[in-house]
Amino acid sequence: MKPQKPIAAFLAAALGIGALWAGSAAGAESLQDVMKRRNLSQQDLLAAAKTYVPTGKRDEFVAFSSGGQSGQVIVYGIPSMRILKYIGVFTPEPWQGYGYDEESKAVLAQGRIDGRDITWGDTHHPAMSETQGKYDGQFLFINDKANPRLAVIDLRDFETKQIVANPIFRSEHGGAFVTPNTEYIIEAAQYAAPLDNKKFVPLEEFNEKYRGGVTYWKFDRKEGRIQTKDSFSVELPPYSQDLSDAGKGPSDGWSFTNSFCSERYVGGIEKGRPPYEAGCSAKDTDYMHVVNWKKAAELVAKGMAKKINGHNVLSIETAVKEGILFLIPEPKSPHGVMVSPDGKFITVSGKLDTHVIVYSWEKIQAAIKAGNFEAKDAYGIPVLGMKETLHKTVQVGLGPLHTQYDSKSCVAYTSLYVDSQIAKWDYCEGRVLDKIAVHYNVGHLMTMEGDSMDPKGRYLVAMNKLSIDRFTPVGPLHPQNHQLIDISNDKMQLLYDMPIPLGEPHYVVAIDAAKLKPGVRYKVGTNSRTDAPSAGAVRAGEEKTVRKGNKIEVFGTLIRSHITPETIEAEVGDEVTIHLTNLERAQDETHGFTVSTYNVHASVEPGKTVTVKFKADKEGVYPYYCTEFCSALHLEMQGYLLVKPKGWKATKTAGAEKAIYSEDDYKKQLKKVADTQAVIDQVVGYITSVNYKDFPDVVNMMDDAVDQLNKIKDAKAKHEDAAKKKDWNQATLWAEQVWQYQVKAADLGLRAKTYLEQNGARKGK
Ligand code: RUQ
Ligand code: CUA
Repeated sequence: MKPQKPIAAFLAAALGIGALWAGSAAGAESLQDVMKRRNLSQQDLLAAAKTYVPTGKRDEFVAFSSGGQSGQVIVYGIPSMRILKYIGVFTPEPWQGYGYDEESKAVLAQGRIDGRDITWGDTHHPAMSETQGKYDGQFLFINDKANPRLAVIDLRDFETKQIVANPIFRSEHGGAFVTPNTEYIIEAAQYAAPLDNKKFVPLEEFNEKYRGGVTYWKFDRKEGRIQTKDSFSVELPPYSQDLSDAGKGPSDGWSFTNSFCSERYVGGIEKGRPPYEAGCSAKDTDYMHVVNWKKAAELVAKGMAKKINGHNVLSIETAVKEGILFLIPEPKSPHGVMVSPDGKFITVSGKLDTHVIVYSWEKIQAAIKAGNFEAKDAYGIPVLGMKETLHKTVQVGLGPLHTQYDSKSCVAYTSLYVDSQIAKWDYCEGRVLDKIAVHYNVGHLMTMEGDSMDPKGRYLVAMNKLSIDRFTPVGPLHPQNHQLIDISNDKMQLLYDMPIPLGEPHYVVAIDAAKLKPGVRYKVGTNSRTDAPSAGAVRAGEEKTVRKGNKIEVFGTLIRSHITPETIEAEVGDEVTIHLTNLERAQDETHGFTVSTYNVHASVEPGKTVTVKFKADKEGVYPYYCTEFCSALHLEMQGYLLVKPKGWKATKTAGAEKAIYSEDDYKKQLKKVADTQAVIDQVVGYITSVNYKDFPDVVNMMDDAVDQLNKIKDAKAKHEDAAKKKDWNQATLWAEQVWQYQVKAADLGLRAKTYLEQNGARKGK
């Protein structure tokens, strides 16, 4: 620990309170006062200074956490641990309209299995796309253990684009893990089952007919989608495969998958047999599967795979014959398998062992080349000797689960579930360097880009399964606890507890924030789920409603503070489809859309086109409105769906209102319009006096403002025309509409002006 004075001085400076540090008599609390009042130690302050991200500043890393049983992904910043977003993946997510608009329903529908909608997922392992073994910030993949599926999220907009269901597994766990250039995304089975699942097979035939496997999903980076037709699986024995990892560097082209029940135990406590937990941990070792996926892909290309449920599968027999599948004993009921950044070592830890085992890739390869096998398993797969392939065994503590790597060479971190600790250790020399207590029962752990070839060190997050006494109680179901640990020094320092209140997040990946370059708007008229132009898109002024038989299709638009159309008329029983395009270009000008009681919702970000569809099955009156507070007149962003009985005829004519506005009202409106124009002229004067064209965000805001101002001409002609006819109602309201356009333009102009002032715009163009 450094002397206290410099820390105090540093903090005072960091917190921008310089002179206040000595204590202030001016009524404001000093740092010391706060420390005393809140009972904070110097250590607490240091941790706070390491994690606090002042307003307007941003985090260094962005973490993508599995949302566990929520079937979502949680995005948060490191070191602040502030949640930035939830991404709907396997589960409907109303804010994003995910599962409530047609475009996203189509994505969720890809995840149907046996024709069944599955609206939840047990997400475990997110994986970042890689280029040459390094995170590239383009795509995120995540698995669903319960219903074997894999999802693709595009990081240009943080939206789920694709879900693929595994055609031959009933559950999976060893995914998602990517190969170093994201050629494939690996997904290994968990609980063995007959691969085709066409008919019932009794447990008595487990050894013969139940199988595990590992699937290699081919990823087409240009399309940003998994190509199912070029994907394949390698059949594996029913050993209960667990986690996987892809080789890298010298081990590129290979993959590694654990197993935890090579005993092939099938339970049956009801029949007086010992339970699963006993049967599955009877042996001292299980098997790590070593697969040459590059060669496997070549065999598949040569047509050596058989088709099961339309999917390419290389049988165990073929895999053995072609020399692409091997087994290595590994310690009792292992869990994580992690390849070191240089690709030379593979670390495995047995949940019921105190050791981590480091295998040497060089030795594994040598043994394979020499045909040095100690045995064959029951399925004829060659088994390499543990001794022959071992680099080091390191006693790290009780219940080692997962390992991550540091930017410093040879340094690794392993989570100790039973001990509730993180062990820092040297995998080259095989010794423990440091340990720190976590709260409690840590599962995965994660270092910054720590599973890539270029780990960034700095921080570690411990994903604790229990939080017991850490947080204000919220009932029997506790949040989980992600603990942030500083790993930049020799000794680890615990910095922060972050409650995760949404499912059990198993694994997290974190990427250097600078690598993420998401967009802020879509090209106008984009279907964000397919990245293609939407057939429902229209430009301003082209809005229309089309009726064909009992189908009504609305092509509408959204722009502050207006939904076009303002009324939708239907007959009971009609099928109503509403396409909406957000015409805004300004950043963060999202509109939402819902129709009362029809269970539809859309989030329509700038440029996006979204479709909602429903059957207007009950006559009545249904307001629709914008669900995002987008502008001062957001509440007026409304309309009515009128569902009439069949054959209904209007008996009254519209526009027969009495006069409620006078010439005086009209004149007042004109004065308001003139005053506002003066403000607009002033703002525009400022903006055009500086180099605003150098700021794309401002150019977009100006475009939107000009759009608004352009609409004035029409409204102005209307109020002048009405005034000529002394129709003061129409004149006053159309003049008011002119003012509405002005207000929106002025709002944008002022925002642009503030932006320019804060971002160092210069005088001159
Ligand atoms: S899990 S706590 Cu990766 Cu599914 Cu280990
Ligand atoms: Cu658009 Cu509120």
